[in-house]
Amino acid sequence: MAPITFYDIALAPPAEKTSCSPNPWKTRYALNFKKTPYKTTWVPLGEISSVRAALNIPASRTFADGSPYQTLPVISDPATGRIVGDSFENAVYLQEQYPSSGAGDLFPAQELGYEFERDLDLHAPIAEAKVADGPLKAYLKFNTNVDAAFTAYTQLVLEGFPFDPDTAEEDKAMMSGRIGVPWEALRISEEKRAELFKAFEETLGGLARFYTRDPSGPFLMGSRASYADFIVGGWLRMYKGMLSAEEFKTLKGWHNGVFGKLHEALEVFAQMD
Ligand SMILES: N[C@@H](CCC(=O)N[C@@H](CS)C(=O)NCC(=O)O)C(=O)O
Repeated sequence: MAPITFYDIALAPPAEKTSCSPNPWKTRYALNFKKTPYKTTWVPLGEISSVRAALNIPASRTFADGSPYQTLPVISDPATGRIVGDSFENAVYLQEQYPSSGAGDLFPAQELGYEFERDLDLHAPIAEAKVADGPLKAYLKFNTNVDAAFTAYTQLVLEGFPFDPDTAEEDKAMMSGRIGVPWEALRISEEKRAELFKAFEETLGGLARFYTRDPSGPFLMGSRASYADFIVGGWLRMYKGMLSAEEFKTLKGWHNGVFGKLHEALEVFAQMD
């Protein structure tokens, strides 16, 4: 059977080593969990729009002004001809199309009432997938809340963003142009960084408490991984790739090491094709 094509974002070469985009990681974890054969197509940041436009699927995100925001991941499955371009919808597709493959159900019913304690900044939400009521709805809400908690601290990752050196200047201009602030002006002082890092630890306390409901861990459902763990794990991958090694080590140790244990346990679903 021809493999699924999985479109992931290529950062500094070698892309397999520096891959740390959270939403593509959610899909990679899901693909590996399902053991569905796939092949990665690495797409440079500056080519996402053209690659996605050629696939003829709607954007899965919108900028604050309402214009389409072209993103990855996308999966294209030759077995069905389906092309799906949103991390959440990719996981739903894999579950519906390959219900018993690999490790089984990506969306087992579970309580997922974690809520990010601040108002969700929903003017340009990352997750816009639509699903019917039922277990999937709880997973989608969890995705929205986890996305909000982790995106609140993305100022911490700008310094260590692993741009491809060949395109770094254009990539920075593209990213900072979207918010109308020059890249250099996005730099934060050491003091501000330390403050933010501390606040990040506190913010993750709510999610960490949620993780300790099954103290045996490392997953929300104890030894059974589910898509909820891949949502959190995708964001941990981003911080691993963009914080300093020292900072990520510290993060792994926060709140009795729940995130470190989770990150390490997810290694079995992290293989590259
Ligand atoms: N709703 C989408 C959001 C995907 C998304 O935001 N992807 C980011 C990477 S994590 C992206 O492609 N960014 C490209 C850019 O900012 O130019 C999903 O869940 O797949």
